Amino acid sequence: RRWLVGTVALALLLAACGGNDEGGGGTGGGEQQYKLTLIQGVKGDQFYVTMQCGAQEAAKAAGATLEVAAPDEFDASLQTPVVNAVVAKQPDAILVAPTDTQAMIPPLTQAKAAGIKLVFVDTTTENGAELAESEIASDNEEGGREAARTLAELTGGKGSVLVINVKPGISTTDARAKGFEEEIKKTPGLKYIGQEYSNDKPEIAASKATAALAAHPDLVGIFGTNLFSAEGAATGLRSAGASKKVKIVGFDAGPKQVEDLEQGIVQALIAQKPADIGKAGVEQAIAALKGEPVQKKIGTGFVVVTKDNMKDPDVQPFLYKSSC
Ligand code: T6T
Repeated sequence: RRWLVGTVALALLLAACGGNDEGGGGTGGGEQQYKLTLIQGVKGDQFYVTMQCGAQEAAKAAGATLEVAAPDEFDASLQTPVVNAVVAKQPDAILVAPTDTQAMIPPLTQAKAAGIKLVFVDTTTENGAELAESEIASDNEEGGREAARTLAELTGGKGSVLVINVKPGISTTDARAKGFEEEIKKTPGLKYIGQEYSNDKPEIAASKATAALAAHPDLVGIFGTNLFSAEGAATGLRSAGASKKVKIVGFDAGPKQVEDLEQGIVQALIAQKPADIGKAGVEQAIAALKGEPVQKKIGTGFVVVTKDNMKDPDVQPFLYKSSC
């Protein structure tokens, strides 16, 4: 009898712990174990790593499995075969960050036609509302406006300002640049000199920053619209010895960006909440699979990180991770 009690307790414990390294857990009451795949925008970007951590935790809590796939570059021509390969494995749902608002429509339309539920995390397509059960993202336009207000303050509102963006056709970074441009024009002393594109490569962002310095002696500020654009802008200013003269506000909060902030090369980071995006993505996918109500659009917030607040316990959790 004591043996029986011990066995039941052990069985309950095992059921509660779940236990599968992919993020899947025990399904306890015989509930269906859903197979989910997260397709990131690009490999090796701590924004997506942090999103994956949030998604993995949520998948484990729901007793679902989560696989992760990503292209080597942030490019629709490389993400398309990744989507096709995932579709061939027939997961129940795909969480995906489409790398282009147009070019990713055909492969994602095929995924949906194959009966796979889609949830868009971070980026979206032009017809996102049709394709996806739910679209989850930061308020990117407002983030761009916040970057403009911060840069206006940091520069004292006088001189030329540049945007280093990724490439045209990305829903998130296009919205950030739009919000920034609208807001920066409200400061009459600031001259908006337009956008340069980094193609998501820090080395290109660095050379665009140094070229802008040479071409515009009155350059006082740069807005880097994502992690690699902001990282590269900081590298460029550092190598040109211009980091006192030119202020940088960057989107995202990767480890190198945080280091640049600490060293005073970058003055502010607009940190998104990628872990929350990943978690909500899993929750919405599972709701859709169960036939429960979904939220068509979910907005996640952002936090402005500066050298002054970066060590605060309520800010620290928003700095991005390199591993879970
Ligand atoms: O800024 C994020 C993401 O929100 C954007 O869509 C693409 O770039 C990042 O992944 C950062 O590199």
